[in-house]
Amino acid sequence: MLMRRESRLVLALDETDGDKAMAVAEAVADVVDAVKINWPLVLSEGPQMITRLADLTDVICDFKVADIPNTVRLIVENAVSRGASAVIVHAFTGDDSLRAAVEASGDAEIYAVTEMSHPGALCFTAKHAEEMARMGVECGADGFIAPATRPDRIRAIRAVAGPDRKILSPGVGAQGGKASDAIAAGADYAIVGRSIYGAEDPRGAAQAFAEDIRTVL
Ligand code: NUP
Repeated sequence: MLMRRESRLVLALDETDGDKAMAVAEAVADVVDAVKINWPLVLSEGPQMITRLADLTDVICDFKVADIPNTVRLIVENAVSRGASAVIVHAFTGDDSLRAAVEASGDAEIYAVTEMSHPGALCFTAKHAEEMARMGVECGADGFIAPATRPDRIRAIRAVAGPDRKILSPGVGAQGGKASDAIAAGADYAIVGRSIYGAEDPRGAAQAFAEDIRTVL
C-alpha cells in the first residue's frame, strides 16, 4: 500500500526512549505522512517498535541495508513482516543486492540511498549518485534518498529517476536544509528528525514544517 502524500513531511524518530518516541509519534501522527525509524530506536527499544508504530502510521525502516543479496533479503523480509511500509537500503552495494531488496519487499517499498546529506558524502558516493540512481531505476527501486542540504542534487536525481519514482529528502532543520527548498527541488517528502522530536512542542514544530512545505505546493 502506498504511503499517504499529503503534508509531504516524514518524521525521523531517532528518539531512543521508547515511551518518549511513542508520545512524539502519537502527537504528530496526523501531521506527518509517515514515521521513519533508524538503528538508534530499534537498538534501544527493539524491533517491536516497528509494529507498535505501524499501528499509528506508515513506518519507513531506515536500516541503510548494505550487504550481500541473501542478507539483504533476510533483513527486508523481517522488517516488512513486522509492519514496515518501506525499507531504505544503500545503492552502492550494486544491482544484485538492490534487486534482492526489491524482490523481498512484497507490497512494501524500497528506497535506495544514492548520496547522503552530510559533507562526508562528497568523498565517495556523491560522485556516483546519478549512476546509482540509474541502476536503481533498472532494478525497480520505488525511489531514492537525496540530500536536502544540497537541493541541486535532488534536481539531479529527479532528472534520472523520472516522475514516477519518489524522492525522500533528509537533512532539514538540524543539518541546515529547508523543507520547502527540498520539495521545490523535486522531493516528494522532506524528512525531519531532531527539529521535531527534540522540540519542546513536537506537534507545533511539525505543523510549522508542514506550513513551510505548503508554500511551494
Ligand atoms: O542522507 C541521509 N541523511 C540523513 O540524515 C540519509 C538518511 N537516512 N538520513 C537520516 O535522516 C538520519 O540517519 C536521521 O535518521 C535522519 C535525519 O535526522 P535529523 O538530522 O533531521 O535529526
